[in-house]
Amino acid sequence: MRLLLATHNQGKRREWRALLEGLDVELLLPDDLGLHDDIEETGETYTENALIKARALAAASGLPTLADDSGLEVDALDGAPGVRSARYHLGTDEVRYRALLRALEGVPLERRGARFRCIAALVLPDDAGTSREYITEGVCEGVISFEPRGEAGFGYDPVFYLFEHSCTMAQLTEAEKNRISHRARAAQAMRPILEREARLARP
Ligand code: ITT
Repeated sequence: MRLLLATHNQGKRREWRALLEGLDVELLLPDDLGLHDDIEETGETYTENALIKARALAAASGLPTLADDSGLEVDALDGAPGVRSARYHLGTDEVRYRALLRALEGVPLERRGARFRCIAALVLPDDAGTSREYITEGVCEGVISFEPRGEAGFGYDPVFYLFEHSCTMAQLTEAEKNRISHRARAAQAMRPILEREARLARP
């Protein structure tokens, strides 16, 4: 089955490619089809935004399309930046995680709890112009560190500390991150759905 991955985020693209390994799917990117992947995320929730992205590219391509909307929820900030994580601050990933560290200046470790959340949306269009949709979710708990550490991953990974691993998400190898991350958990829940759809799509 051909599957379009509706994200312009290079980190997500890399991770999804690894997370879907072993499935009978040929993963395509919007650029492969000459499609634009910069879709305005006007939803109020991760689910709405994941569906906005997947539906837009499924409609444009006619292909089964997978998107994810993710965010970092920080307890001391009442769950912010959350669904607005990508827009928390203009600029690079580093600008954003440094802004987060500044917002948490003076906040002690016991109040730095946080979690990454990923909502994955799969949209399967059919010839009649309708579509079937599936949503899965993954969460990964940690705390916001006092300083950035590590070079791997992307986004807020350098400031997301995992007690079980005694390091930040950016200090894990990609394979390790793909075993425990929010995206890995959403992907694991999506795998049986994709397996079934790929079977159904076989000639
Ligand atoms: P697409 O919408 O094109 O998929 P995006 O980067 O805009 O890409 P989101 O709207 O889901 O993605 O925004 C998520 C934000 O959270 C963004 O700032 C990411 O850098 C960050 N983020 C998402 N997953 C992450 C991860 O696994 N590790 C660290 N940061 C992550």
